[in-house]
Amino acid sequence: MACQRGALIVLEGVDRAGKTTQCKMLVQALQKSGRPAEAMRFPDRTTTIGRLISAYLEKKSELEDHTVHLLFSANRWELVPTMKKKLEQGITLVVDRYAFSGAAFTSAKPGFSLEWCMKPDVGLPKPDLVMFLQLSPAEAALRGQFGVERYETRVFQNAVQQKFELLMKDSSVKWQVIDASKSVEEVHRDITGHSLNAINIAEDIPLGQLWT
Ligand code: Z5A
Repeated sequence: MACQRGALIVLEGVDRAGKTTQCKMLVQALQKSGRPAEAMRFPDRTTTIGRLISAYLEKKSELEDHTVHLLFSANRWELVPTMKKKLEQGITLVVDRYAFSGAAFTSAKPGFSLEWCMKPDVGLPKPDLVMFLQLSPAEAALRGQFGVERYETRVFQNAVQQKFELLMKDSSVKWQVIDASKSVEEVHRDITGHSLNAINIAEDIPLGQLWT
């Protein structure tokens, strides 16, 4: 019998919402319960394209806005063969940021439509579940100062949040809003519940294509 595929689970959210913390905890919990799972994150700064993006985010280099948008997308596309292979092997992928961050961050810049920003990522593997970790700016502020990387300002993050809200209106994607203001353990419980459900459903359906 062919092995059942793994689920593609994405965590999105504003700065300091706890995405990285929760991705790690979810992968560990799934592995502990005997379900093969691996973490991924975008941008993946380890590839040649990822290193260009990393230098840009760290403000060590300048890139034209359309160019960096396409590099973020290319960074996802270059990982697609690996992602598909792992999913086919029955491994669930827990992904820290994906195409939704791509569209939300660039479209928050002046002169960019959300529609244009989504185009390069059309056809990527479609997540079985996207959890949006919701956190108010006031609550995020309690988790420390903004970092030093590009985009880490209150005004820009507010604009990004509005773009995420538009993206979440698209019912072709399975969104789940998670209250990220709860304790780490409570958020983990919520995320695990939704993920187990998505894993069970994904086993019996083919992997979809995003925004097609
Ligand atoms: N970007 C883009 O423009 N285009 C794209 O296509 C993609 C990304 C994919 C990448 O940043 C930047 O690239 C990002 C979007 C843009 N720019 N911004 N902003 P990154 O992925 O390298 O880093 P990040 O995603 O910005 O990390 P983050 O948002 O700052 O953090 P987080 O992962 O959401 O949170 P965390 O590291 O798990 O936790 C933050 C702190 O809060 C930490 O001290 C935790 O201990 C604490 N924490 C976590 N959970 C809790 C709870 N529940 N209660 C209290 N404290 C908590």
